[in-house]
Amino acid sequence: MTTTVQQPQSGSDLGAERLLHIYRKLAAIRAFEERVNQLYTRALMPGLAHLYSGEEAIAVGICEALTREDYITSTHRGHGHCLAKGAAPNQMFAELLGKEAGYCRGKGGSMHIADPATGNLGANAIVGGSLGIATGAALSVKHLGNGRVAVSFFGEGALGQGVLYEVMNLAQLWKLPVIYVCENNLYNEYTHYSETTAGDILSRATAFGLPAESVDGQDVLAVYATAKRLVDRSRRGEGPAFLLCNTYRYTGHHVGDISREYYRSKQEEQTWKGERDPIKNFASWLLSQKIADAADLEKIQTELESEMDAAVQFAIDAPYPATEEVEKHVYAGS
Ligand SMILES: Cc1ncc(C[n+]2csc(CCOP(=O)(O)OP(=O)(O)O)c2C)c(N)n1
Repeated sequence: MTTTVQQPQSGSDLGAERLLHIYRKLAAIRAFEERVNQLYTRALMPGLAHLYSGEEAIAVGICEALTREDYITSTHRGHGHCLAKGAAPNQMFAELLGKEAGYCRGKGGSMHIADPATGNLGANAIVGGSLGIATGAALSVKHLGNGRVAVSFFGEGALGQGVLYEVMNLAQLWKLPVIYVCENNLYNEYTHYSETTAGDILSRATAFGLPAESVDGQDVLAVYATAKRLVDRSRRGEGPAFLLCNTYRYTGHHVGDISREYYRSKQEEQTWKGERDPIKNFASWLLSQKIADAADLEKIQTELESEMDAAVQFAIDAPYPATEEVEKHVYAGS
């Protein structure tokens, strides 16, 4: 099988250190997600998780164009967004295992990780649920004049949610600094998006006057370059934008979705993994440009493996919240 290595020229102005940092981020998300799957299959994790493997270049490319203070909102498939924005793996694993050391003191789990310290306003289990939150954050930015930008990540399934059209309308009228990032991984759960989405996706944004672009979501430098342009424009006060990232999720809709042939073929999965892998292709490009050699990349991988193993162990060893905590830090309660 041939490997497609088409990284854009735009990477060349980033410098070796930054490019290797980007590689490390991509590989960290993959290593994190592999361990989430292991925790699930070993029955150590309560509930389910939706893995981001295959889509890493989007979270990393976008978050590299943001500052730590900029905001993001995320989805049910949110681990990659959190890590790319700077969340700590040990606190994330602790959250997944329901431990007190987790980002939500173990009360949120995989789909409710928020990390205000890194501008992460939270994942959201409701499809499209975080679109309004990002837009509200952008409105606060405008009032406070603090120069931040908000990014809302969402899957193409959220294109069917009316809130998207309400917020794009207001964001354009009020020139809010918000970028709507649609991650089209082809499937809304078990249904191909072509069965749920009429017409052209970008036209839905241009109808409101937003600049709308699409990018190869498997190419981290292309995502970064496009995001940087749109983010800089928003930061200058020129208003919102829409970015469609074309991608693929390697595993099931969630960790329990292991028999997938009734909705997509093994061949399709193999083609994406073999030819379009964002990490392998970026590694090949780094090698071809002599930015790194194989030993450099292996060293990064080895460091990540032990970092992630230590983070998992931290979470396994961490205590559960005390029983008296059950009604604390939640909205519902007596
Ligand atoms: C409002 C709402 N409707 C239905 C669901 C059930 N649900 C969870 S994920 C999902 C599909 C999401 O597809 P997409 O937005 O493309 O994201 P992906 O899973 O592909 O990343 C659905 C329908 C939900 N969580 N929220």
